[in-house]
Amino acid sequence: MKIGIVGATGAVGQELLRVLERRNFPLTELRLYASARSAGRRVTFRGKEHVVEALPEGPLPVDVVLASAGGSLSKQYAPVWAKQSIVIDNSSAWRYEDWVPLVVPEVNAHAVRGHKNLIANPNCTTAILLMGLYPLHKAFKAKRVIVSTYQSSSGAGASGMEELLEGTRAWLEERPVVNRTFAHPLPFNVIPHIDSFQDNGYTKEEMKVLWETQKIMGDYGVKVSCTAVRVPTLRVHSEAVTVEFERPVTPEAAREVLAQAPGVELVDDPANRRYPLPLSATGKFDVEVGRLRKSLVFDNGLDFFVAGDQLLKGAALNAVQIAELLLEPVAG
Ligand code: A2P
Ligand code: 11C
Repeated sequence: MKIGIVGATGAVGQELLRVLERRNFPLTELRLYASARSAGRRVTFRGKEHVVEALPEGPLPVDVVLASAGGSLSKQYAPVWAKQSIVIDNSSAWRYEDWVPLVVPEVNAHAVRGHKNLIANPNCTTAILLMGLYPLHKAFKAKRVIVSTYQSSSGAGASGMEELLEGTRAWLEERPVVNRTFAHPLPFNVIPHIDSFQDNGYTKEEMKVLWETQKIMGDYGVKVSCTAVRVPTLRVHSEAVTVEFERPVTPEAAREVLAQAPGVELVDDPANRRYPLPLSATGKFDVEVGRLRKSLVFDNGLDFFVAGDQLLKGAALNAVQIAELLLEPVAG
């Protein structure tokens, strides 16, 4: 399989390279694309140097395009690339089209079948939520879900991480803290504003969690309300989740389900200070799930906490897992 990465110099693009290496993905050729600013940059992959190319107009000479260079670029070019390649798009440009599969392989790998050369990767917040929520939904049927997120600076790309690091240095040196990527300075702050506000008062990031959870779980009856908050961490999105289920549930039964769930690491031993954390989830393929307890609000309710590396399960890892599904004859 010949692979092309569009946005190869970005936060997700760089992780795509590492994930392809870590999973020993059977590719025969790798092409790296970014903006003209990055043309000629050298990147090492499997011990060999690759040169970044300026993204050309028109189709790309690869079997699979892994695109992570923003929504407007994907909106314009994904249909062009899809004439010749299968496109796995990390942006939100195509996710909500009925004909485009939106896939988290642990949840709806089957949705890849019958694709029309364009497959969407979900928003990182949704992918990480579903790793904990979906196994419990299968066992106990979720009715209502309330999520509060703690999203890292890298959710906004490489510039988000730089802004946090530079802003922290500036703060400590008592220089002015500049914010361009975020709505307010992020160091020593939390910002309840990710993406644009919608007419209903929710942000687009919050609405994506509802739209994508319903589409991926294939259940348009489940209700989801989200408050999305940016926090001053570098990587990993964490989420506090409350779920009301249709069927009776206990924390013990939920732990048994999660202990068997693929892609989940149950980290739930509060007596020994073991629970999901951004620093322990950084760089991990599995999403940490813990702090499971019976809800004090809902009869068949649970509260829990998840932490997942959103550059991995929320983006690069999920995209590579989708490419792996394409290697299976029935899906390809
Ligand atoms: P470049 O580094 O040359 O700007 P991030 O999400 O971390 O901000 O990364 C965005 C990625 O998308 C980068 O690799 C960036 O390349 C790439 N990119 C941005 N605009 C374009 C464009 N017009 N054509 C091709 N790649 C682009
Ligand atoms: C963030 N979740 O943390 C966003 C980034 O729809 O793919 C990913 C946006 C998306 O800022």
